[in-house]
Amino acid sequence: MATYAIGDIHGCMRTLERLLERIRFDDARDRLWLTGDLVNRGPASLAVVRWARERERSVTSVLGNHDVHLLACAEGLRALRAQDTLAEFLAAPDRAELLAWLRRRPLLLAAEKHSLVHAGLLAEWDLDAACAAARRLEEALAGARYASVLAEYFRRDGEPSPLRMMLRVFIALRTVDARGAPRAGFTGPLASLPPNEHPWFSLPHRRDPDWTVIFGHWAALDLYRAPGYWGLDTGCAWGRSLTALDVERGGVIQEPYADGAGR
Ligand SMILES: [Mn+2]
Repeated sequence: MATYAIGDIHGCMRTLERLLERIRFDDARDRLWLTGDLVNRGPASLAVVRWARERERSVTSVLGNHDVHLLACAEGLRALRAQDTLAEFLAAPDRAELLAWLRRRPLLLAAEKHSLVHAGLLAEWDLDAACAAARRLEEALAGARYASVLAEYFRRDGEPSPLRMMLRVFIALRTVDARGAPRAGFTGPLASLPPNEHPWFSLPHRRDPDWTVIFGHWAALDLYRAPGYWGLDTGCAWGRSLTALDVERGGVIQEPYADGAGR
């Protein structure tokens, strides 16, 4: 039995299939942890979500910002953007079941000395605090009032509510200020960080030093490895590659983008 973590798939089903062949993934025996953003940018979001949902016993995905964007589009709370590739998903006959499954994905998985999250964690959180924040948000997104939760997250006016700020940390965080407060907007590589902005993982964290955080979301970081951290978004959505981490052995396996020109 092996456990693999795979970075942001973004609808790149063919690349995913090739990567799974390469690691000889066997869903009767192995486990997969996905860093979220199953959908958008690539051509086959529908196939990726169907595939993950059919393998719930072996595949765990955390929720990413593109997954949440899809949920909001489906609720009529956001409009599709020109670069979105979600139309096929939204027209699918099984969209209701798939969306209901998607909004019940966890924001944080904590297992076997690893935390799996799409974007980031606050430095002030120990594991218990991070889990408590994640569970509160997961309950809100799984509950009957989830559409109003999404509406609140995407609201542009007013003071940001605690829910909005917490959800942003899990699904969209990249940088923080020197005191650890989240910043927004920067998506570039580490070499072009603005002054006074720091990667969320570079501050001293209250994280248990024996635990490793696995995350995605920051494609410009590419494969990122530092003590206690693995960043696995290697830009499949941008035609680069999809990365699997063999969690127990620490080996990295990469598959070049194979989903065609129409991304
Ligand atoms: Mn993302």
